[in-house]
Amino acid sequence: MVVLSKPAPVEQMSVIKTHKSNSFFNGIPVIDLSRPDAKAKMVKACMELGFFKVVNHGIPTGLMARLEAEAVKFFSLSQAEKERDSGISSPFGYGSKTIGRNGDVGWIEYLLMQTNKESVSEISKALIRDNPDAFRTAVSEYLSAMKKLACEILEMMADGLNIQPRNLFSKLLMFEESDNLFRLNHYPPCPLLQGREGKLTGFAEHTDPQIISILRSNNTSGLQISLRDGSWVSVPSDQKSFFINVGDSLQVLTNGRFRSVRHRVLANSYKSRVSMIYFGGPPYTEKLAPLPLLMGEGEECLYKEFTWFEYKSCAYKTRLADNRLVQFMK
Ligand code: GA4
Repeated sequence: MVVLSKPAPVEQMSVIKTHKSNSFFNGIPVIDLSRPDAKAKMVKACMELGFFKVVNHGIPTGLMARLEAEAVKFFSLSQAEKERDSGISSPFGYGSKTIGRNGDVGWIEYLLMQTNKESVSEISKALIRDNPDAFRTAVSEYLSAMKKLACEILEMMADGLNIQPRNLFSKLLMFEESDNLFRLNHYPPCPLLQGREGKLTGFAEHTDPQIISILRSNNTSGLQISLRDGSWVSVPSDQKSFFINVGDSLQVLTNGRFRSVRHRVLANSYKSRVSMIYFGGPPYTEKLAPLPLLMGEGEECLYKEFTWFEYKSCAYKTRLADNRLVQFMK
């Protein structure tokens, strides 16, 4: 079990909100990628929830387990070792409790990185003293698999929406300059809450700015999504499957047909949660706007055109819970 090496100061905990935990939701759409109805079910899930789980994805469980073991090894290091000056500039590298630049805090520690080979190599060398190569290869192989999976899913979405070419969305992740990110999160158990009803916020509610996010976690629950009526439901964990989030950019490209899902993570009082999330984003210079070929006759265009750079710059001025898309609405 991984625990934070230093006990957290009580004053820091008091600003991390506690929640009552909700019961598990059994309505998460499960998309079996090998089935002929997968595309239609996926589109329905993106429209209704902006969230679904994929099974029969073809990614070996060993790949996930190897990366999880590397992550656990890293998070088990002393706080001083994790926090030593790595020369990696914000927002990338190791972070603890603080998320973003505008005062968000959570019961979490994490590693955030860009997915290109150079960045993965740089972060491995800077932060992992004991066998950086094992960490680097585990991350790189996992990331190659995630990029492939993300593109396959985005192509199935295009097919399901009946639009061509089928790489219309997926090509945005494929450029050398695509802004794909990766995040390893560790939510330590919180001993002070054991035996009590509340749960600490691990990662406060937010939507992901990117096109698509692929999440895999160990068997500790904590992820919650918000339904259309604003209620929060807990997602049962499943370490062999992947959970897909529609991001803000895909909501824009589809002119609101797909819904960018609001989600959050509550920390567990007893068990560590380790998650790994791949975020598929376009190059900074890419212009994003509702796709004309998707729009029906007379359909109102809901969003202004903007570059991914403009969106990201705005995002980093906001708090996690803010609605970032309102600034780009027509
Ligand atoms: C949410 C999705 C990704 O984790 C992330 C986050 C980013 C960060 O942690 O640096 C942000 C957050 C995320 C959205 C609003 C801004 C930026 C923290 C924050 C307050 C890496 C991303 O791309 O956007």
